[in-house]
Amino acid sequence: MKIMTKLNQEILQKFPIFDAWNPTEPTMFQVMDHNGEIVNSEYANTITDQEAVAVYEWMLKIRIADEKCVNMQRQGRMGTYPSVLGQEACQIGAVYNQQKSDWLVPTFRESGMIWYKGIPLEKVMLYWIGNEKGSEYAEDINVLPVAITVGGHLPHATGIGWAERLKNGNNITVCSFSDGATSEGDFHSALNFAAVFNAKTVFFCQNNHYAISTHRDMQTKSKTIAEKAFAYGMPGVQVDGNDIFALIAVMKEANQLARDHNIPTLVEAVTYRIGDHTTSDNSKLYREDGEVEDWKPKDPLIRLRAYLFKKGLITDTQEQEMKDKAKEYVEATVKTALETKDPNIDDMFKYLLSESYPALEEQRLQLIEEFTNNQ
Ligand SMILES: Cc1ncc(C[n+]2csc(CCOP(=O)(O)OP(=O)(O)O)c2C)c(N)n1
Ligand SMILES: [Mg+2]
Repeated sequence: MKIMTKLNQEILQKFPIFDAWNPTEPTMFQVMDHNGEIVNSEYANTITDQEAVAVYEWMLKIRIADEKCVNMQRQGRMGTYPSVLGQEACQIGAVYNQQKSDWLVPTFRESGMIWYKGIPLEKVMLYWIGNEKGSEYAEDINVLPVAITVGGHLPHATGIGWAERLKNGNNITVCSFSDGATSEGDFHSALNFAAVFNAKTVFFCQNNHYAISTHRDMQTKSKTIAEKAFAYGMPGVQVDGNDIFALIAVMKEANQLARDHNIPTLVEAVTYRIGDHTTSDNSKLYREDGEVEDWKPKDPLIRLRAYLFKKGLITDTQEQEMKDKAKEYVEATVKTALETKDPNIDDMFKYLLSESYPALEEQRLQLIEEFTNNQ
């Protein structure tokens, strides 16, 4: 792109997807269309047949676990839960090319992503059940805890990517967020700082078209979210977020730009939040059923399934086996999560500050008393 710096242009030539993407005439990068047909043959072999089957199995697992979590909330066995329905390709694509020691800085709609990255499903469930054990991750997994504050985690991702560059380290950071976060000041600070200080950070925006009830068109006048990258002097690309082949191809370039050249990027993955914002929301109040119906055929599972069946890579029986196995695993995990002991009610006071103060102590005693009386 002509608007990049000279240095970046030389490097960018080695990254054809980012190099070709033009913010003034934006086209969404796609490899597989909604019918599972390859529309960009150059990237048809982004992953092997065997890998494509494995990715499909993971997408099924994520969908089954997600549906279970929504049902658990309805049964009063889980707190508020944000569904990832329709965003399964993004959940995998964002971290598919990561190495184990790379960092992931996720937002709250990332149950599948953190699971795929290596956080046990049991932890994911415990978090949404309200058990703080759900945020206790193994030391060797570089995933930050779920960020509820919209956009608040972006500067952290810049910081980690910057630190890694200063250390001459090899790890990259992927920061995942959605369209709503791009309206926060933290988005600007994080991207500007990352570009100026050459942080090894990839900003992965799942444009799922909504921030609760606020449509993406109310979020920004920009034609695309990806084009914002160019204002910060970093490469950007808009990609079909329901096309796992396209996502993997884009993230491969983004990761390499960060890892080998200390160049951060902004990836806009266009997808759609099929479900409600969370289980506390009713999206029928602010969007037309027709809009949701229009997006359903673009589902990431439908198209990968069509591709696999057309190529004879999977049979109905094998698919059923995958589903049965996933359901069995999810049910066993629910059982373990529900059997996990609740934390002590005053732990949140004990571990928040090194020393308490009278007003806080008063609140601690009041909470204990209320719990004891309600037992
Ligand atoms: C700073 C801040 N403001 C408001 C909220 C309340 N809130 C929670 S989720 C959300 C919308 C987020 O939309 P988006 O970033 O597009 O993420 P998505 O829900 O689509 O995954 C809002 C406003 C919050 N958590 N943090
Ligand atoms: Mg959103």
